[in-house]
Amino acid sequence: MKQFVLLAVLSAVCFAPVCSGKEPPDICSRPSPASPVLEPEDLRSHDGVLKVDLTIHNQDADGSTRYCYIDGNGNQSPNLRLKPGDLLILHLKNDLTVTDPKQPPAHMHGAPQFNTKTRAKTADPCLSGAMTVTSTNLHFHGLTIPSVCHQDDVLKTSISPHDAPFEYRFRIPAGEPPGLYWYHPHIHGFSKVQVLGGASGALIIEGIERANKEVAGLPERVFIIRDQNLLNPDAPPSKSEPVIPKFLIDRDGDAANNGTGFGKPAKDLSINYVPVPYPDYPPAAIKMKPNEKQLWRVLNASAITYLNLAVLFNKKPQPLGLVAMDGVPLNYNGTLGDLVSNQDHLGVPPGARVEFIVQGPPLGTTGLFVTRTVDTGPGGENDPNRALATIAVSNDAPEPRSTLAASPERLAPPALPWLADVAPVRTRRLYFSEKLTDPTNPASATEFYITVDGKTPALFDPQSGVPDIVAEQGTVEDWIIENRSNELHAFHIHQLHFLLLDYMGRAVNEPFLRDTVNVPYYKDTMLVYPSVRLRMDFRDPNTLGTFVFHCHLLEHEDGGMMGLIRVKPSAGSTSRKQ
Ligand SMILES: [Cu+2]
Repeated sequence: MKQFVLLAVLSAVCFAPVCSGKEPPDICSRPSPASPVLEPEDLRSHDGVLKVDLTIHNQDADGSTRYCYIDGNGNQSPNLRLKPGDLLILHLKNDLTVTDPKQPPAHMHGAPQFNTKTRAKTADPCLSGAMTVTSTNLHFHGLTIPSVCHQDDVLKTSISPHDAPFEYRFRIPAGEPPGLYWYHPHIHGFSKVQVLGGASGALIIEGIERANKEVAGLPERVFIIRDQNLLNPDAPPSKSEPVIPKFLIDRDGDAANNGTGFGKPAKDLSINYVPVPYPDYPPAAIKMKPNEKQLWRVLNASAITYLNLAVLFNKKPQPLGLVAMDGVPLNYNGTLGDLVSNQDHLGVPPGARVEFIVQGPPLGTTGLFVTRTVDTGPGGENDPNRALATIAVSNDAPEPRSTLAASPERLAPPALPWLADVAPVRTRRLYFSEKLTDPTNPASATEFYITVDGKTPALFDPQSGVPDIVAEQGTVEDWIIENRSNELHAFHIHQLHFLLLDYMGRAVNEPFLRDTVNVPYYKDTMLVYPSVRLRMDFRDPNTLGTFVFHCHLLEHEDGGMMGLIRVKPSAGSTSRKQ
């Protein structure tokens, strides 16, 4: 018996390859470059309920650590498909291990989860708040659900590898706009490593064809673009690229923006886990029937990489028929009919989503799905031009797994008055900024801040519990978000969508809502800081309690660029107390 226990312990410990000398099991397996782009498995709700068991795993491979979610049938990072009003019951088991012995095992905030002598569990995952390299949790990005434990709390909820499967259980709000949302871990200080490793998946609120009949009956595909550490970090640029000035490596070890559109990228990209590695970017393979129209639902699940998507036929950009952003149909405010907004490129910051109609190339032409370069600013990462996938057409190409209903019932208009027509109770100004830990040493680490104007910049403190902003349930507010740094940031807030009113001081008054928005970078030739003006919506009964807003470049979020908001019940209301 003793020997059995010893063996069991050894096999668990030696999952890390450092001590076994053997190859670790290929749990988070990944396709080879240039493979076909397979769709994630669809898990659909039945009779109003979707029950899912997910386990988060990690493994060392290709010089970095992969992360993935595996469901009860062995599918990796499946699509969760629910209708408004459906119940999601998701059990998350944590199987994370310390794969890199150099990694600090416990850069720990919060209460210790174990008695170090007896190993007895001491913490309730709902109250733990422990943020370590092997702890995890889930955020359901974009959903207007409560920020409470077992739903969408990321401040205290922390699941450790010794915990029993942890239950997430919530109902999709009846009025949640239909579109593409997603799930990913949100442990402060460790979000980047898990998401960069591949821990993310799509969550689809069904019914986009009910909002816009132009997509009714179309085959649909989900493409998740992730970033990852370079597979070939030491390779010289491809010979087909123009000669560029020498790129720099920033303090985080990533290639800094060189302003040319070429050169070594900060990160490699993958499409549905098919890597498209530097330096030659061998494209993954998408198959379509000639001239076929499809709805492409694209999530930028990158930890730090901006996308600027285009589809080229013979090097010419094709119209992308945009119908939704951040899970919200473009015609959401009811004024635009069945709007399809044709664009020849689509900028997508980390965390954001775009849904657009693509028409396949004619027989004899091969299309190319690419991301163009993004100027992330002198302090930003290098996001060069690169291919993602070829679009090869043939008459016998397989149909995508899922097709939208052909004759859907029209979606009811939003229950609340359009956000642009509601007077804000106040205007607040917040700003992104950065500072060197040691201002005299340019090689020292960067501190990242988001600050309410007038307060002293401070790194996010998960222990503080003191909100930076207190708002009132039932109200709306205008927030001006400035960027006082020389690189891009992407503003995101949990538990609500917002309306983009102004971009760089220019009124845009978009007819739809977002949950993530790029904020342009500051140059010292500018007279004012670049900014966006957002109308924040605190009217939904679920938008209550304490939650976070932050930059969705996860290196920045982990580095402190996050703040706390408390939405308190409206005076005289009888809604639940937080
Ligand atoms: Cu940022």
